[in-house]
Formats: sequence, C-alpha cells, structure tokens
Amino acid sequence: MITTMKEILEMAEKGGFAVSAFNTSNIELTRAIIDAAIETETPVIIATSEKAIDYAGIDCLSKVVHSFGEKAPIPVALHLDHGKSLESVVRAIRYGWTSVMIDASDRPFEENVEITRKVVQIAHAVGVTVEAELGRLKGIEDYVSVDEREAFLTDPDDAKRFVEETGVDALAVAIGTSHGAYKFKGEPKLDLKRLEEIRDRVNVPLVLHGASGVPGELVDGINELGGDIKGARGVPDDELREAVKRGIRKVNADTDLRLAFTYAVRRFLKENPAVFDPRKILSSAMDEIKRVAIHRIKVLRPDLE
Ligand code: TD3
Ligand code: ZN
Repeated sequence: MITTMKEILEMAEKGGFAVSAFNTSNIELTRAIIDAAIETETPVIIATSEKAIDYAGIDCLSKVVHSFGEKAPIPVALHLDHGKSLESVVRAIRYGWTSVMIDASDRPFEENVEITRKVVQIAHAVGVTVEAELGRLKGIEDYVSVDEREAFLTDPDDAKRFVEETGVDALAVAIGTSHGAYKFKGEPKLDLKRLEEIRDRVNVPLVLHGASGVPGELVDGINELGGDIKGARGVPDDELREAVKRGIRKVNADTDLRLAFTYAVRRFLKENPAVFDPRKILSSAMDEIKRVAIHRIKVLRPDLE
C-alpha cells in the first residue's frame, strides 16, 4: 500500500532498524525495488530525483510507482529526493508524492531554515512528510583542511536548532559520505562520533545520503566485461550497521542499483549474443537489482540478519 514516509520511519524507529530509500526512474527499477521489499516483508521508500522526474515525466513516474506500490502488501512511500525549490516540491505533492525532501543545504543556515519551514507548513497541511538536509555531502578525504571539514560536516548544535526551528520530520546529515561511485580513496569511514552527538540532541529520524556500498563484485564484473569504473568505492556494510545502531533510520542508495543494472545488462548481452528482446535483457537487470536491494534491506535490519 502507498503510505507516508512518516509512518514508515515510525516503524523503523520502533523496530530499531533503517529503511532503504532506493531511486527509480522507470518501470524496471520500481518493480525490482518493490519485489525486494515484498520478499523481505519490509517497508520501502521509492525516491525520485528531479532529474528522474524530467526523464520519465512526472505523471508517468507517479503512476508507475502508485500502480506497483498500491498492490504491494507492504508500506511504500513515494519520495522526492533533493527537491531544490518550493515549486518542485509543490508540484510533486500535486502529483501524488507522499513525502518530499527540500535540500537547501548549499545555502546559508538561516535561508535553509526559512525555505524548509515554508515547505513544512505547506506539506503538513496535506499530510506529506518532509526531509531536509544540514551539512554538505563531500567525501571525507576531499576536505582540504580540518577547518573545512568542520565547516561542512553537520554540526550537532546547529542540527538541534534547525529541527526545532523548522519542524521537519527527518534530517539528512553529513558524516563523511558523498554521492556517486567514488566515495573514498583511502579507508572508507564515517564520523560515527558526530552521529552520536547529533542523535543526542535531535529527536527526529536521521537520514544517511550517499550510502551506496558499491559492491566489489559488481565493480569488478563490470570492468571485466569491458566497463571502465576503476577505483569505485562505497560505504562498507559494517559501517552502515554501526550507523543504524546510532540512530540512522533512512539510508539512500541509487548508485548500487545503477551498478547492478549495468553489470546485469553487460553480462546478459555477452552470454546471449543472439537475443535482442528488450524484455529479456531488462528481466535479467531486474533480477540483479532485486538481489542487490535485498542484500541492502537485510544489512539495515539487524532483526532479519
Ligand atoms: O540521494 N541519493 C540518490 C541520488 C544520488 C545520485 O547518485 C543518495 O543519497 C544515494 O547516493 P549514492 O550515490 O550513494 O547511491
Ligand atoms: Zn542524496
């Protein structure tokens, strides 16, 4: 069934686990994600970026997710990922999104508060959940100095003030992750101490962006099959488990599903040179996406592992 992210996050809080938010932009990703959630009997958040909405068309993408989500025997939320403006958020709400992120994390604190507060007022009036972000997502090794690192990672006292002043339902924090397939050059590590300090001050569910694991077998498989994504590295499963222990309740992944798709398509085409039926090619991709999503869902649920 389709529900709000707030309801799903409450289930995660009660169960002491984190819910996955997986990004979609088409039928195949949506089906594979929802199948993974059904098989593990776990609620799931289907996230769409503004680019995904532009790619698929807002009406089409909404209908695809609602069509599969409504039939599913588990709670499914349709969430706008990294909404950059009030217009984009309101448009998503109008088309059936049950949850929105307003990401003004690149603006000064007071401006971030101001726009987030506005979004909360509008979204809450129609029962839509709001996520906002404080801090900047940048690989921990990409900060040129300790000062810069301190300036960009989420400050625990600011986080407290931000949540109090905006009334957001969930807060995305910067603790050393970054978007994409190249997250760490050296040892992959999160600032878990900072996460604990934020957790102690903030009473809404915390969200981890840029959390793809970038599984070695997918990266190696793609490279062996003619791809070129050398040096790709993500967040290890154990770091995610530690983050869940410290209060992360929503974990975003997009890159892992893209890697799964690419690996499966490369492998299928190599193994089946005579096949040219898109349904067969995409079915192999769905199987691999589902497998990767199930692994992630289980990592975030200590009670299932
Ligand atoms: O918001 N997202 C998904 C969109 C980012 C583009 O990849 C995330 O935080 C997940 O990031 P990733 O790259 O680790 O999957
Ligand atoms: Zn993100």
